[in-house]
Amino acid sequence: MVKHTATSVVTIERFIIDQEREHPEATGELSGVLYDMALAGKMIANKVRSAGLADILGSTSDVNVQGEVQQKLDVISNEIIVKAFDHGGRLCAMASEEEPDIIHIPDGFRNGKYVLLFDPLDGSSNIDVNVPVGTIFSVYKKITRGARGEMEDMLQPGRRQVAAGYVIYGSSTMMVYTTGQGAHGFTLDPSIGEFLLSHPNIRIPECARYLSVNDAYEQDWPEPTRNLMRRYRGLDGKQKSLNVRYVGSLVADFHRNLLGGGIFCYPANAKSPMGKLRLLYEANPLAFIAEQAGGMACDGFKRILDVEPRELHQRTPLYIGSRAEVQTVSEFPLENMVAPGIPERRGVRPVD
Ligand code: FDP
Repeated sequence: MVKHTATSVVTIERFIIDQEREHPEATGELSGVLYDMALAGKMIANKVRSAGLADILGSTSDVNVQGEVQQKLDVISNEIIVKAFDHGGRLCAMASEEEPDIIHIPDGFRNGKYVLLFDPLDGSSNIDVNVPVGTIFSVYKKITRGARGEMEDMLQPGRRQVAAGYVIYGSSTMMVYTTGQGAHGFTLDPSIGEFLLSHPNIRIPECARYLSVNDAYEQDWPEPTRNLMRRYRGLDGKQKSLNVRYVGSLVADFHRNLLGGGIFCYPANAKSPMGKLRLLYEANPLAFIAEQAGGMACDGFKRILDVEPRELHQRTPLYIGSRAEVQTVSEFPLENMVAPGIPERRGVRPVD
């Protein structure tokens, strides 16, 4: 455990370089992707911080001093990330939760060997009320032969991610990422504009404290889901009740549970038979971090990282957090919980 003292300040750049040194074959391209993401995170943090000033400086439908229409923060964040990456030569394509199709690298710029998938501003409906929001990202190595990134490069199962992480814009701005060598957290020091290592080697507490779920859907949950939630609340007498905490901003709920111990659930329900969250932009990157921190993630049947994606914006039910709580999901017969007729989901239990 690195002690955070004046003599052991580690910037995110230094940390990335140190990790890269452990891989003599590394070309530095993945490190470059991580630096660029840290930079984009700082730029988005800057915009998020002044979000409350929109009414004073101009609302989204207003025209600003340059004669441009003010854009919503999720659109701005999307543009910041695309511009931070599209001519850097490290990526061959991107996909964003905000855009319907693959984002190709513009003509005239080099195509690199990685693809980036991201949710530029998750929880953005919370911006107006000053609740933490976040950026989530996921990186894969290209698997197709041509120079351009293709759909096949995007639709890889989460276990093939080479890096993933998020930036949370809360009371402080933090970036948490993994390249498969543990999950590490960095806090932005605004006075010097640097992310500093604050949470090396994060381990999710084995003893869970929190349950994060939106109870408003209870009437639309199938019986097994209701029973599972009764278990977490200690109502069937089989375990101690967890405390309920639901921000409604996935990154904030996940981050609290990662540090404090707990489970986040977004089950399927009658109105949303595949849940709400996106496999590629939300579930996979957070599942990679959860596993690297000693936790687990499943969709009610399968380990999230083993789900074979079929389309870019695919949704998935999600149970993620402390290991024992996610394992509890397998005690409930959840076969009725997702859309009928998806054979791959029948009878497969989450792995440990
Ligand atoms: P939002 O719609 O505000 O962007 O994925 C989107 C998300 O937020 C998550 O951040 C959050 O966990 C979830 O939706 C909240 O959904 P419910 O309002 O249905 O609980």
